[in-house]
Amino acid sequence: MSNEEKMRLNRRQMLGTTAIAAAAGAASVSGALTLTGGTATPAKAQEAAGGNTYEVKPGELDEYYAFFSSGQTGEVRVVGVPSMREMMRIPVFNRCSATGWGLTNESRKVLTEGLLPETREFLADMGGIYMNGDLHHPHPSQTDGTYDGRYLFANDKANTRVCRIRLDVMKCDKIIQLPNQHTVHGLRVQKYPRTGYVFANGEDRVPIPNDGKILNDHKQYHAIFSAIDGDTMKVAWQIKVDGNLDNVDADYQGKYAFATCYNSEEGVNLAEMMASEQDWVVVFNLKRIEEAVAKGDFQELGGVPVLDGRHGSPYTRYIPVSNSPHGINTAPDGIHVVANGKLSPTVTVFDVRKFDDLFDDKIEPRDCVVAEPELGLGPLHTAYDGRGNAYTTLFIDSQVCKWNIEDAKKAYAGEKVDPIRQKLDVHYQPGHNHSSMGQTKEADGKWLVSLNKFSKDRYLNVGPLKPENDQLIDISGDEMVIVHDNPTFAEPHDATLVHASKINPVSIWKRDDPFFADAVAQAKADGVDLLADSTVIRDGDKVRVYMTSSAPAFGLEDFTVKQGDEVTVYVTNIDEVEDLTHGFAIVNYGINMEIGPQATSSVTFKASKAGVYWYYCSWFCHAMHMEMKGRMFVEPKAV
Ligand code: K7E
Ligand code: CUA
Repeated sequence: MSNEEKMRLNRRQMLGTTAIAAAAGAASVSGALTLTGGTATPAKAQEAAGGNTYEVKPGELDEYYAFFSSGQTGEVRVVGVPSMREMMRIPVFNRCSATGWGLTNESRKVLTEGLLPETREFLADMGGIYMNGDLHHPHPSQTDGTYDGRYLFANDKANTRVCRIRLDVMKCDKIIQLPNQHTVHGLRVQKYPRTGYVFANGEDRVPIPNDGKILNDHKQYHAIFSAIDGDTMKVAWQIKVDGNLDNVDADYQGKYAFATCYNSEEGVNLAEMMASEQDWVVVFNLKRIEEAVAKGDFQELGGVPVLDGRHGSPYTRYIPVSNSPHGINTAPDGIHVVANGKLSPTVTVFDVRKFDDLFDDKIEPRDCVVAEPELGLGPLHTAYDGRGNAYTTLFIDSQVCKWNIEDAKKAYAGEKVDPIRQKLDVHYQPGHNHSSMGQTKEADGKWLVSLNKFSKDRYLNVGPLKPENDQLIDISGDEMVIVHDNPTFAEPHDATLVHASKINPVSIWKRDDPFFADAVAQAKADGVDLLADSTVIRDGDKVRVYMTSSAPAFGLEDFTVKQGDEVTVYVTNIDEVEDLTHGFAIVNYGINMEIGPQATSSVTFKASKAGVYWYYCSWFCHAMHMEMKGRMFVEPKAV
């Protein structure tokens, strides 16, 4: 046994995991440590909790879908709760070797059609698409304050994009890049009457337009808040704000959106950004903004209406809160909104019903605050159980703090009440947390997932790069109990837990699906029946190869093209069997794609290398899957 191993073992044996949690926290500052909770064994966990069953036996189905983001991986992951089994990955801002996302014509259309003109130009030398993305906040569409199963929206912090995923097929169908804005961080959706708007926070401040005329003069930078129409995926309006914007949420009346600001100083380095003791929450008055857009009270910049929402604007109000708030979360009661302090040990609770008076200047901004409990170090995000309790992650303390909203209000009003119900150690350094249905009016208080940024010693060592650790917590009883650890690759920031009854995906594509409508139109123009014909159409030096795929054979055993041709291969999966996906890969040509049952996928490439190239089915589909292949002959150019 190496010394390092011995040391680690000793630490575990001597301290136990709870104490390690304390030692690991940004450390010694962890004063409020409680020693209950975190070390419960599964058997004890079952007892302590409210009888929630977290074991999902083989063949049984989960009760919830969880949509996890993946941060710098750029995809969305679909996980079952409570089993925490990862069921699917939806590529979005990344490239995917398995499905051909980023390679197929269908996905490249989604990845390119919403790019800004200057980006298109910039990417021309890089294959035309971004190779990275940073997906933080996945949020499903809502109707009347609960999930409606239509779409899921998410942001790309790295390249200022917003995506939409169709929940019927679990594929991304739209991506837009926002003009004027620099990075999208916070993203949430309008809850009432429906989505409606997708709200996207501009985090970094830049000159508008950002064309190089202004560089270091940061007094002339601006941050932008965007509202995107979730139906058309076009920017409905933008509004300029003071400070920057971090996270966002909306109310249940459809009247307001609100965002945290961690850099009201408008600084450009750490010291400047943290200089002031107070930052703020900006409240946006949706009705007034819509009226202004209708009346023309805006500047058109980058092709979209931009309003002025800086101090003194009728469209916004700025409510001071302690230094650098991060998450902002509306409670399922439709009344309370919590802004999480981050650098302050407090969270600030607003009553949204007071915002009407705030905008009519009948009250002062701080009059909207109804509680401000001190919870511990590094409050980042808050989730709810629908029974009046809130669950706030404490990043520095490595804990989840359960507290009661009514008691926090009483304490704020001067009564001697402690709103804190329990502090639970999590492992380690939690960012977001999310409760089952907790961001809807139907919060059911069963499960909480804590998305921890560090896993340290919770898993076998996999080298210097460690997984994150998502912990499942039973919140159905009086005590929170950790029941499961789940390692994840980089880096779920946020997740949404949706009851399975809200999501109804199909198993087989419909032939009139817009996802491959271009292929259908091209086939029609070529007189090809995609479901029946396998044929090669030559059109100058463009060649279109159509073939069906039906286990275990492609419609063409071979096809011939000429060196230098631009070849498009359309593969249509004519199998009508659930879970019968084919693939199409061409050896040494860097090509692979997925073709779901009844779908058409296409890929375009230059046949620049002469010779014999086998193509094969890459998704195991049949006992004769290995034999599902054919040859592409590339005739050499005459010399
Ligand atoms: Cu990681 Cu929501 Cu981008 Cu907080 S954010 S932790
Ligand atoms: Cu078709 Cu494997």
